[in-house]
Amino acid sequence: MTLKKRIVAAIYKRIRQTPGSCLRILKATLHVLVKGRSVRKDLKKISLTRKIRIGFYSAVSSFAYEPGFRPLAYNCIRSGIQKEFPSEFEVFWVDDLDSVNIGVGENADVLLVSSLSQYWLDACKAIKIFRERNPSAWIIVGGHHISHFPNSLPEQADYAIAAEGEIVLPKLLQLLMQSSHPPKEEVAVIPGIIFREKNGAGNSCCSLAERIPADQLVFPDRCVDGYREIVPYLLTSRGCPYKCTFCSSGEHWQRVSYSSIEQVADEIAQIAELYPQLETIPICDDLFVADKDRLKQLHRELQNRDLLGKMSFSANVRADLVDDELCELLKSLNVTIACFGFESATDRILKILKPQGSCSVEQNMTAIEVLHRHGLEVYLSCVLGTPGELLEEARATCEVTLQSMREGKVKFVAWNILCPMPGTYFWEWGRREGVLPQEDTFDWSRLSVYADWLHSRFNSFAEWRKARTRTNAVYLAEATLPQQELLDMLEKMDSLRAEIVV
Ligand code: B12
Ligand code: SF4
Repeated sequence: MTLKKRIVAAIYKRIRQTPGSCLRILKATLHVLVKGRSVRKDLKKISLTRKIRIGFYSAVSSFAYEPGFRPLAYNCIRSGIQKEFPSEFEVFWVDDLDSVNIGVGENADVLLVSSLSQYWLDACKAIKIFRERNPSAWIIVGGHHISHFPNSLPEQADYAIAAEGEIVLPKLLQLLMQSSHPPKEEVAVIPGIIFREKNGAGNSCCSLAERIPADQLVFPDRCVDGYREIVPYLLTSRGCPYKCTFCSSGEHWQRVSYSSIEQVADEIAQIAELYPQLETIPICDDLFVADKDRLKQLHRELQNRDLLGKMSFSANVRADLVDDELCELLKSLNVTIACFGFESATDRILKILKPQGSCSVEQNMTAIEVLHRHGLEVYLSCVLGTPGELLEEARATCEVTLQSMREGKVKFVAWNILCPMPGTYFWEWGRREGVLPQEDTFDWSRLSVYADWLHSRFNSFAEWRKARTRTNAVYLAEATLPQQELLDMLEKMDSLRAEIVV
């Protein structure tokens, strides 16, 4: 008896003695030994008897606290699949790693895994667990991290798709419906596909990811199997024309694309119907106000449909675009909350953070005044710990914004410690300066603690501070502004802010 035959015989013996999930693992191992490679489900065969089940898992770490947000990626991808295959697939949400653990994800024929960089280790863990439990399911990865690092496709996953998934994923599913061993040549021509070379020599990524035509963003399927997001949010566009040095939007989306005005109005109508109690819809576009004509069109459309004033909105603006005309437009749309990146109270740091456009402290202050005068609630976000920043500069940012809060012109300010995300100038800077190691040895949880403690799941500044130390959170300004000094200053500022925030 050859060695291979002996192993196969031994495994068969074990299978007869073993119940439950171990049985599946042993069976799969056997397949590998007999056929020389792992065997994935035959989706075509499955579709003859029932719907193909696709689980969607969005990786998250225990440090994250998302107050009711669920990624819109799920709704968009679900819609993309349904558009191409109205009846073949059933797409469901896999709640968290625990539900993967207890086997909810186990029922999936295909598991989709979405991950941002800060949760990449959590994503890899989930993929490993899922593969152990369900050796024959297909695992397809997507989202920011894998789009930026196509070479990091975990060995347990089958494919990944870079950038937007709605139109590319159905193309891959189409192929998997035709064959459970799709030929490499056919896989390789799918735009943005990431797959492993057979010899294990790394991954290949078809050069250009396919982008959705600029005016054809899909209508996200928000009403899913009775499940609804706790806080639904709206995106009327993707991408941003600017390139701030701490932001990865430009790199991820490559261009700005818009949903049609009719679609935006449809989405608002749908949210209003699904969430009758909801007062304010957060519009999470990177830059909602980039195109004033579009805002005017949206106003007309909402008016025609009698939707104006039914609910209010919050939206992101940019200080250099704020003027009376814009505020009037926002008010006419019933935008009641305007958020913008104040970033810093010194022009020197502002120039580093926002090299494009004409952002100055004066413009920031004027924007606060104008927005406030028009009765909009102002929310600010600041960046502290920019390389080269001095303690006095960081303190000035906190003091100036606190003062605006005291004067009642600003409702809230978030002081975020700069965290270099892949795809940003500062990620590259950190690599060049040797502050950040190579991505294959990088501990991604170092990016996972929220940049401002109030948004984190920690109950106090002190707990958040400890978590930063425990995770060795990335910090880039040590040379000019030691992190401990910044945190000491922030702790004091935080108690002053707490006195104003009720
Ligand atoms: C809404 C939002 C939030 C919400 C909710 C986040 C959530 N649960 O998704 C809140 C306010 C909680 C939040 C917080 C933070 N956020 Co945020 N957020 C966003 C925002 C504005 C929109 C996200 C979104 O829905 N996009 C629309 C969907 C459709 O796009 P998508 O998720 O990329 O999915 C598409 C593709 O990536 C792909 N895809 C995604 N998954 C999959 C899976 C498969 C299998 C496939 C095939 C394809 C695929 O297809 C999708 C459809 O085209 C983005 C900026 C942006 N415009 O994208 C930032 C963004 C995601 N956030 C970011 C950051 C840094 C944060 C914070 C860390 C900030 C902080 N202060 O600490 C926290 C941490 C959040 C967390 N816990 O994850 C960064 C992430 C950078 C990175 N490279 O990882 C972004 C990109 C902002 C930026 N420009 O830098 N955020
Ligand atoms: S920070 Fe805002 S304005 Fe700057 S690139 Fe990102 S989304 Fe655009």
